[in-house]
Amino acid sequence: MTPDLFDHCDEGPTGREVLAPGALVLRGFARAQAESLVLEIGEICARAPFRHMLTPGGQHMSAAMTNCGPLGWVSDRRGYRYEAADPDSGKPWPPMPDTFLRLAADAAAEAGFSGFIPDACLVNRYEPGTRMSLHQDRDERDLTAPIVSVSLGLPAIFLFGGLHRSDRSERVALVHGDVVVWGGLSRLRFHGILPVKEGSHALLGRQRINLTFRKAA
Ligand code: MD3
Ligand code: FE
Repeated sequence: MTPDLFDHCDEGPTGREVLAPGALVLRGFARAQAESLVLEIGEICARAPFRHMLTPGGQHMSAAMTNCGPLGWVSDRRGYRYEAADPDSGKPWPPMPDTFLRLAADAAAEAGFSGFIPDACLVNRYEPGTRMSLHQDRDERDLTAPIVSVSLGLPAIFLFGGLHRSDRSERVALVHGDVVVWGGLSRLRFHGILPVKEGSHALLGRQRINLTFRKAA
């Protein structure tokens, strides 16, 4: 009989994978904390509900979004920017939980970016069919700070491109608990998410949630 290599709540191996200079996948880095992260996300979206923001072109974004922390990323007809208040309520974004801050700082340190203190956490929600088209993250003031992303729930295929939109992109599978640090020469690479496949995750059901930690100001 083949022995079970993984416990029921394991979703794959741990360890690090270098994607490119400055881009490091920490497989399973957040897996042990996933339940508490999901509880915190529940509290955040109770105060600042997920919504489909409008692009400057007037389309609704495919992913539903909210934020926590001193600054939140927003999009509307006027453009993309960071705001201290939720435009839907006029109130400050919910505070960034200490567990989020510590996870982001620990992951960044693992990748060689010690002292990373994010001031913004964008929370993206993908239901089956949701995608994010190829783009750069360039609305932050300090492009020397890395970005840390945490994947929870349904798996996704991440598109990792180059510094020009037309550069060919690599496909990277991201699963529940994976953390990726994007810094240095990879900070301005184009990237996106292919439409999430139908499925159900033990902890999150029919959704993928991505936390994206940034130093915006
Ligand atoms: C590579 N989110 O919110 S996170 C975004 O899974 C965004 O929700 C995706 O792209 C998601 O802007 C991908 C991974 C990510 C974030 C920033 C990057 C990859 C990056 C910046 C540079 C290169
Ligand atoms: Fe992005």
